Amino acid sequence: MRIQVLTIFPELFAPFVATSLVGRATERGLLRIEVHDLRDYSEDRHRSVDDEPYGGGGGMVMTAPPWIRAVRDLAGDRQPWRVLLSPQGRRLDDAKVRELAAREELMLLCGRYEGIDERVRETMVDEEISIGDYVLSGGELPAMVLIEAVSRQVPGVVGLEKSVREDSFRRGLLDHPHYTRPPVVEGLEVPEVLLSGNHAAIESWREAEALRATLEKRPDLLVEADLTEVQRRELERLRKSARKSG
Ligand code: 4FV
Repeated sequence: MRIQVLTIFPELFAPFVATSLVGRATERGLLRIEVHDLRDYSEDRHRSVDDEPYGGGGGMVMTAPPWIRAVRDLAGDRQPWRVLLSPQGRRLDDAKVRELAAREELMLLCGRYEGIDERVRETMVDEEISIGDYVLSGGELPAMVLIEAVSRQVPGVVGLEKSVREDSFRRGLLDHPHYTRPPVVEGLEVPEVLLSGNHAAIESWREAEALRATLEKRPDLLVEADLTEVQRRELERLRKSARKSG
């Protein structure tokens, strides 16, 4: 997968692109990430990319010409899927991550200041994506969130066993609790079943705990979750015991 990033702070990406999963995937050629400085496409000698907003109101707006030159130049004769990270976008979730991961090439536009001239959105953007309903100072961190989430879906980037867990969200459930050594922490022990070596029992315990966690922390996810008959019955049992224990 090829990902191009446009930003006025390319240095923010250097450690991210060179480290951990994304770094390894890039070394292994599973990912190609290119970070470009938008100021290289500014035409004035101050390399400025912002200007005062028409209509006043304070703050600065990113001017359109550098973006238009940059997107056209970096796309060349290809058609990368051009994503603007912004609070106005559709919220990034597991389904959107999988959809983006199926694409050949992404181009991520990272805004700063109050935002980007609307005509960039109208002419140079295929999709707007938000990572959440809060305002950040730039689109760089949202772009990194998107790159990390999407790259985990690229075949070979995440080891098999882990990818099985990835499916938890695919099934619309939260993950089950995890335990490791030491066996006792602050007087708290490890659930007996996990020490039993009985893999069938461990699997159904994890299923039940994933359901319990989802029921307690994100019941909204259960509306969409595609549950098996066994899970439905388990969920009903959990709901009954939750009602009893009030
Ligand atoms: C954002 C978000 C976000 C808005 C103005 C950058 C900032 C500034 N992007 N999800 N939430 N962007 O807050 O994606 O230009």
